[in-house]
Amino acid sequence: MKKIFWLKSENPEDYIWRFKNNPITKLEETDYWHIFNSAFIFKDGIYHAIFRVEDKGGCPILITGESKDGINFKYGKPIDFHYKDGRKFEFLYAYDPRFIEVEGRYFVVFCADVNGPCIYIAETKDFKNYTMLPSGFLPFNRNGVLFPEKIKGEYLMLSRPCSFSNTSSGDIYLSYSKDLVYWGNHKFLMKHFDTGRNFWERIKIGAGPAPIKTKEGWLLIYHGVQATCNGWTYSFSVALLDLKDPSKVLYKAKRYLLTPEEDYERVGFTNNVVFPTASLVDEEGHVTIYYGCADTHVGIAFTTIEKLLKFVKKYN
Ligand code: BMA
Repeated sequence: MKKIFWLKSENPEDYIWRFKNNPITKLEETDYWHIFNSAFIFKDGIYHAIFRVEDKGGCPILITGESKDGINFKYGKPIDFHYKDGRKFEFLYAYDPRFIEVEGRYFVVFCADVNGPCIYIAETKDFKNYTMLPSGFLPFNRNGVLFPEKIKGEYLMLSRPCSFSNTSSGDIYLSYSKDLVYWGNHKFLMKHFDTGRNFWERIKIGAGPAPIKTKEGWLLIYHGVQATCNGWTYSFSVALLDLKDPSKVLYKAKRYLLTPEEDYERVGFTNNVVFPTASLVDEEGHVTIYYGCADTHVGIAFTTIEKLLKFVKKYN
């Protein structure tokens, strides 16, 4: 049975609870400035990661990582992305990767700035070498996440079209492709601040980890941004999309599920940020969420499919 690192809550009423030893990143063992919004996947007893790190010049790059327990990671080398024909993928900086297994193939979707930020896909067989797929999207676009299954023969990608710099508004779209190269049939999926009362997502929203398949639909964990006098606050929550037609939003929580409350989430390079980028799920419905903390570290929070479903319905 596929067992992931997951711990029970002390309070049975909790919808989500943090790992007591957060944050899990060990910046002091590296020569990096920050390690945060990163990709994680569990395969054959090994946790593979792609860490978003920033060197001490402040440039975001992606490095590999590996762990046996899902908490203590060895940091690897910067990833050298190449196309099939050997050409190097040239970019200014790369960030916010998400791992997705789609029917036995392993992809990372990430944001890179080539001529403005945009989403890119690379495939790996060994979690060390990454082959770029042709660019499927035009700048400017961020927070790209693939569905872990094809639906009616097509791949599905969530994304958040945006402007060049720090986008002051944004919504989640859904795009379709038969070959992971040509994307189209773009659909507007989820609007930020749609009720006029959910101020926690007043500015914008963006997809988090790959959607989680449940009997009742696809659980989509997503981040939302609120403006305050002290800058933006990033929280996250959950929506439920129709199983057969994910362009239909069945439920969307009106409140955040997790918001910055702990010191390591409130204080860092960018204060008040929790940014979910990975969720591992086991056969018992346990969910382990990896999230960026204040653009400085990675933290872990636990929940279950049952609790996420309960939450999204109760606060819809
Ligand atoms: C977003 C992205 C994230 C970052 C967040 C908060 O625009 O750049 O990587 O965590 O801002 O600074």
